[in-house]
Amino acid sequence: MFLTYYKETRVSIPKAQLPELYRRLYLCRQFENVTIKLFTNNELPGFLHSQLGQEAIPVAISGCLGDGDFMQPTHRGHADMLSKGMDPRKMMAELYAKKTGYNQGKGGSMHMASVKEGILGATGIVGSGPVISIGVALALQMDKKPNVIVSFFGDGATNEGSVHEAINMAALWNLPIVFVIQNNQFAESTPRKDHQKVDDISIRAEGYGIDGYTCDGNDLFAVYEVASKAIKKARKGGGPSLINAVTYRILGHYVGDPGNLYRDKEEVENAKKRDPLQMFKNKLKEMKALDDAAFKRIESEVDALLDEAVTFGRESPEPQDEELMAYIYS
Ligand SMILES: Cc1ncc(C[n+]2csc(CCOP(=O)(O)OP(=O)(O)O)c2C)c(N)n1
Ligand SMILES: [Mg+2]
Repeated sequence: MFLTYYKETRVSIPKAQLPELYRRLYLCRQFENVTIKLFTNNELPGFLHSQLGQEAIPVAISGCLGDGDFMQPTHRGHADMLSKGMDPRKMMAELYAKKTGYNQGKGGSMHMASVKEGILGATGIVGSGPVISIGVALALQMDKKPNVIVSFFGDGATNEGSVHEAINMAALWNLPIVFVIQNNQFAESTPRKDHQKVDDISIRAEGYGIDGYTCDGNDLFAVYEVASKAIKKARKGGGPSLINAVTYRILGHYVGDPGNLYRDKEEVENAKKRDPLQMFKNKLKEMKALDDAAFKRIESEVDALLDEAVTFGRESPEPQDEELMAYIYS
């Protein structure tokens, strides 16, 4: 067992994957920008928690996953779902609470699910995701499948008893799971230094008897590097790892929270300078992996797809009264 602190970025992503990862990253970012606008204009019902600024974490991890693998999003999970391949049209319709949405408009932002893409359901109960995930991991192990689940949770959730119990069980049973903290430095309005004493949450891995990693969650290459190691290990029956992906919550806790009463403006402005989309784009330019025309083509295709998604969501039919109890099991 060892702890590894990745401070440097090494390039390990296969070159052929880079355009698709950029497409996913740009899609996640623009999906957030578009939905924030719609929500602010009172077009979307319910509640939105934006993942803006955290997108490099799920996108990098999606590059290490394939069909048959699973991801467990939290209440802040649009980018998790999109990077795992969920269709932005059906996601948008779900946010509009329409019949054509992934869950017939009954799930909304916080409880969206799609079995086909390996998203068994986002959850609004902080710390519940890892408990659901170890059940999935146990099923994969019992069925002798070569697949894994990546279970996301926040820095705040790392203080929940359920998270400790889930990681302990997964370690004991050597389950094919990777636990990933999207460490955005806040739990609602509480800064991390006011909710936990440890500086580096990955040191807790030692207490569970598993590998722990800390990486720069805004650097897609750095996340890919540690995630590919941890996922490979879990796939081969080597058991779980804990990844602390350090990032920053650029916006308030939910869309509508100005986020300015519990932190300095300067801190937010500094964090914005480390934008994961811009950082990845700069790196790709430096590597000459994509030229300006290729970036432009990807971006305009995604913009057109999102325009189509908004029209689809807006114009889709509402669920009917008689469908109210359909798919309700308890
Ligand atoms: C069990 C439980 N306790 C409290 C809440 C209220 N709540 C919603 S989000 C949140 C903060 C979670 O922080 P973190 O885990 O860091 O995730 P983030 O919101 O930063 O993505 C809290 C306390 C909840 N939904 N569930
Ligand atoms: Mg947090």
